[in-house]
Amino acid sequence: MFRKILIANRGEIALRIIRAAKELGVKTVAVYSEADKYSLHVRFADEAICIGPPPSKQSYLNIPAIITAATVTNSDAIHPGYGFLAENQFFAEICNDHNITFIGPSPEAISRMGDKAVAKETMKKAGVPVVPGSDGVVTDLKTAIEVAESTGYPIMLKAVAGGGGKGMRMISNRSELEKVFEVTRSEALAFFNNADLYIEKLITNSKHIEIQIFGDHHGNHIHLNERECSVQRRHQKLIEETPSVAVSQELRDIMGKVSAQGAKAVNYVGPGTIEYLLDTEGNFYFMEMNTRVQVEHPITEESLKIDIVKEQIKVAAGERLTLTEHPPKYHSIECRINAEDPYNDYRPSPGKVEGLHVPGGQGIRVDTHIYQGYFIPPYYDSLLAKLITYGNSRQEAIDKMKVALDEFIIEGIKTTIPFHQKMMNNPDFVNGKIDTKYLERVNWIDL
Ligand code: MV4
Repeated sequence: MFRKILIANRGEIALRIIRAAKELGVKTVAVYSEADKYSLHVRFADEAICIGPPPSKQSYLNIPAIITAATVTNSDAIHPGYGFLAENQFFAEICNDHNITFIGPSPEAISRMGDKAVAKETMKKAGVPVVPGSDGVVTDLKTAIEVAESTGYPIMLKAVAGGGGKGMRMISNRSELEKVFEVTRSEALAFFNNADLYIEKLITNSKHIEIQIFGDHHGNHIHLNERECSVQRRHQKLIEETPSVAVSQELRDIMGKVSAQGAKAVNYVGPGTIEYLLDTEGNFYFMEMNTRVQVEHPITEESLKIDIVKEQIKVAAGERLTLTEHPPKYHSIECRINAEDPYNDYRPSPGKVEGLHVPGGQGIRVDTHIYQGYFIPPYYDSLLAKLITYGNSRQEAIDKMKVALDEFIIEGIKTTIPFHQKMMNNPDFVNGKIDTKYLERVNWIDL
């Protein structure tokens, strides 16, 4: 096992990782920006090092500063959390070059899944269903038109270096394709330093279903069921749950099996997520793979009563996977409480937490880094807390969520709590009738 882990992150996930490390008897090092001096990850880690000014580029994305912090503290591993450097193949490589274990998959696996065309080809070869479209990248308009004619409009034009909804365009016909092909290439070059595009048929009325996978250094690859994340806005997830109302045990077995095969195909080590679109006929299509522990990992933990982050650290240290495949034991739901004003287009609402009461009770879990008097800085993402419930049925998890949301008092800033209260009482949500475009069609205030 490691002696000391540096956590290259902040907020609730830094606390989550510190807890797991402490339980394993591993020392912890926090890094923090000048804006995070009074953060709990600084207080709860055994050591803390300031790595730069508030902007992420100069602190949580500052590779030389983080590597130096790991070196001077004699850390033998770095946990990147999610976001920031978590899916940066160069960071993973630099860690390894300094004899520091990067707690995550190999740089090769990160890089293959980072190129969305390579990822798709890799998954297709491994037996994972993919969306019909181009074989790899399309570099000229003439080929793009040929592919689109044979696939059939509407299509999606996607940047190979995009992902998470960035760098993609829906195209309805040939003249539109002629108009935007080169523009999309230029934008991809400007945003991602890579102009390459690929084409897919547009899949409509679909749900976002992702499979949690886990691999180790000994060739074991398993799946830990699905999460449904269809309640999203501008590609930001707001509510996640497991199991999904749309996934039967038969479908779960199939999606899980091909996902574990996909993980094996890249010798994947640690927890990862394979994201799919599931259409109304029960067809599922690979979208992308996330090579990190995800924000919504706690619902899988509560559904199966496991600890994904502890297992991640143990597996990174070379231990064999101890988790096993099992159908969901409990239904679990997560509501993301953000410092945003849902009444004003979800405008960020940084500032001081003047008053705070955190809900509790049986079946309630709150992962948060805030406390009364804490100042939410404007520089980072707006996630304040993850409110997670679990029960013996979906309805029980919803009922617990309603009670917990009513008990959750956060004063001084605006939060997404009113949105979640509305959704927990919304017949469309309660009946599972939500697809990824739901929040684009409705105004939540009117629900
Ligand atoms: C699609 C699609 C429809 N057809 N690809 C958005 C995020 C990225 N992971 C893939 N995305 C999509 N790709 C085809 N061929 C619709 C989306 C999409 C979406 C996917 C998952 C969750 C929310 C979404 C919201 C809008 C679009």
